[in-house]
Amino acid sequence: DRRPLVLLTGAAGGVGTLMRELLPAHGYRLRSLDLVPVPGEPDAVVADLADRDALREAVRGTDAILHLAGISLESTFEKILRANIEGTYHLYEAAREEGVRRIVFASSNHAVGVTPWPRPGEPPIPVDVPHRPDTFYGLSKCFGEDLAQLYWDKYGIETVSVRIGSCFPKPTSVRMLSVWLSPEDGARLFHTALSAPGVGHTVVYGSSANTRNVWDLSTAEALGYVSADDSERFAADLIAADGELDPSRPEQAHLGGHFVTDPPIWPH
Ligand code: 15L
Repeated sequence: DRRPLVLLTGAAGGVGTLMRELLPAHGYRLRSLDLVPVPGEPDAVVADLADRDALREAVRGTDAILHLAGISLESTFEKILRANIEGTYHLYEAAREEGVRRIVFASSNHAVGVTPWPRPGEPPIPVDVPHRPDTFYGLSKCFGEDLAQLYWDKYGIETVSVRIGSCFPKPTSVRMLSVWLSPEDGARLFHTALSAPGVGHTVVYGSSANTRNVWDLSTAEALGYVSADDSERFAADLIAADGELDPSRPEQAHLGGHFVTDPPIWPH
């Protein structure tokens, strides 16, 4: 079997579940890893990202890693530190030790969530805006992007950091009309990120070619990504229910939406 073998971390999660279904059609064999058993996959690796030995074994012999594991929403700093910050470090160390040369990192729009939502006529948000995390969660994605840069500069391990918008079967808010990444486009984009030559460390935004798109997709397109979806077919219903996006409302004034204005989660 000459298909590339990809370690999929977070395989039981939301995006992981979608990608287990969609990525094989792009020519990959997947090795699933998660903290919990992966439904329907008795051979999946059940391991914590804190378990360095299990990670080394899981990455051994793979051609690339699609790193989706971690906490996907705001949480306490302690939990984010362990799962997302230390966990991502442990994974990169396992890749370095086992000679895996390509990682696709699930970053997030929340790494730059405090970037103002573009007003009509303003240019799309480029990938090189300063990191402006809106949460500890977003901060962990900034860390992951910088870790990826370090491992490229020091060890020649390549990463595409994908600042995913909202990867769900359908957009469920007016904001998501702009940042929706359809699952099929997600698989196209991850396939591109796994296979494009010479990526070094490249940061891309991850969305479909939405009519209401707010960010610059050119770095993804330069790797070969071609979106086939547009959220606009969902627009009428969502706007009828919630109205047009209104950047004068605090929770709609920034890219990260309500993540920017939600109260922080402190340990208790
Ligand atoms: C994310 O990073 C979250 O993982 C996801 O659940 C969504 O909230 C998404 O961002 C979003 O911004 O819509």
